[in-house]
Amino acid sequence: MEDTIVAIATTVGFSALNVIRISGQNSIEIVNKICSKDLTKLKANTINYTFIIENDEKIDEVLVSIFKSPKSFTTEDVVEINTHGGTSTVNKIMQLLIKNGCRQAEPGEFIKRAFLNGRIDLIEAEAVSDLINSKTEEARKISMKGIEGKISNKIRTLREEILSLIANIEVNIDYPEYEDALVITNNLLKDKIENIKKQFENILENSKNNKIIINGISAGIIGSPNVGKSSLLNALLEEEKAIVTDIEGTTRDTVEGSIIISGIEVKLIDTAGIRKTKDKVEEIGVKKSYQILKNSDIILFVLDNNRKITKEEESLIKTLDKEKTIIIINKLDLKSNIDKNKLKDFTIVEISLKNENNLETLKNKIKELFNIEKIKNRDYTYLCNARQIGLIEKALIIIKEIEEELNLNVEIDLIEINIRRLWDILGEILGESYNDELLDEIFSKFCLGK
Ligand SMILES: Nc1nc2c(ncn2[C@@H]2O[C@H](COP(=O)(O)OP(=O)(O)OP(=O)(O)O)[C@@H](O)[C@H]2O)c(=O)[nH]1
Ligand SMILES: [Mg+2]
Repeated sequence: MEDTIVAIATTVGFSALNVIRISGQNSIEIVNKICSKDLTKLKANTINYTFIIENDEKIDEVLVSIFKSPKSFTTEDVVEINTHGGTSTVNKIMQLLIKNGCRQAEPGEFIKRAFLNGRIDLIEAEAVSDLINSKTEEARKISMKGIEGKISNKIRTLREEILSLIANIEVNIDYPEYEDALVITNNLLKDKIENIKKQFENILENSKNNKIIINGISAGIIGSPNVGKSSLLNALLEEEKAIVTDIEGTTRDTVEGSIIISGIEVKLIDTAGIRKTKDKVEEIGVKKSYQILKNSDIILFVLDNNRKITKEEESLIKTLDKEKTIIIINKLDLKSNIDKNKLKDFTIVEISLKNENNLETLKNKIKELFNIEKIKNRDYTYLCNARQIGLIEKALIIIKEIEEELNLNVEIDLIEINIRRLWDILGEILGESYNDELLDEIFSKFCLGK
């Protein structure tokens, strides 16, 4: 990390100000070459009024903030220049900085340096990314807990507990004569592992909920042609987003839109009506419908109240997961021909999108299905992304192996190998062990200047 990097940290366009950020051992020296004031004599943590100059020409009137190593975001010398807005000024200053020795930063390179220099751990770094992307108040709260280090502390505490267990086992093995150390018997280890398992399970459950808060829920609107799927999307979005006609097969490609239910983003996906078709375009649409059916968190399966349930619908309904499906019987204004016996045990909402909207009932059912109220009123201090959750799931598999070993009375020094793996996994979550590919994957998702 010898080189000094530069990036624009704000969105360039029609705005009052822009911020250019520079980090690296030569940052003060480089900016000094293009400033009217001598920056090398200035104290750390100061904001300084000056001009950017090229030869004798004043390029912009700016404020320059100076942060000196190690007390900066990246732990290196950092300079931030507040320039006037607009594309031409900021581009000109960027050109001057690059000409004088800066390198254009890659996306996320500032925060990657903060991580590599030990200023933040991986949970904190990922929380910054989540904060930038957060769309709801709840998502913001979770990200802030991550940035403050509260989530890392929780993981560290559990990791220390596991480490002290490992240390205790080691003492038992290496110094069997040492009387002050607690002797870890099979039964004692069972209790300890049970306690550790509970903590992992608690982290997993709450972290999954956090993920929902951060990423939202996807809801696929599925059904035969003409049942009113697009009408439902439009009604929920309160916008004529999808085309509605009485022609079967109107929707070909998916149409998406989001609503917020009790602070959770629900991403609605309207799909092509499922039927056998010879039309090539429609057929591709129907294939996509099946994909959405497979991948959505919730299925809003729409039926036409006026029609009997077809054989095709019946066999499709049989494949649906009752835990994540809401059957919507639409067109309640028309005569009912539907046999509800075929829908036993499903959550059903009856609506008419033509006359009156029973949409509040539908929204309440979505809330119930996902326990959204419970998710909302809770402690936000948990993990939230797929990488972290995947590692916790892996830990629970290892715990299961440990339990089996304990039941088989395997020697404790052999079981210790798996206990060490638990300790390693928590380290991986914190970023204490990593590989370059993982870091590239995580940090490339950041915007430039972060
Ligand atoms: N009577 C009545 N008609 C409705 C109702 N909801 C939708 N419709 C009509 O049903 C027809 C089909 O509606 P769409 O929303 O396009 O149906 P779809 O399921 O998206 O159809 P495809 O895109 O072809 O799969 C339109 O003429 C709507 O006006 C309702 O509650 N009652
Ligand atoms: Mg449609």
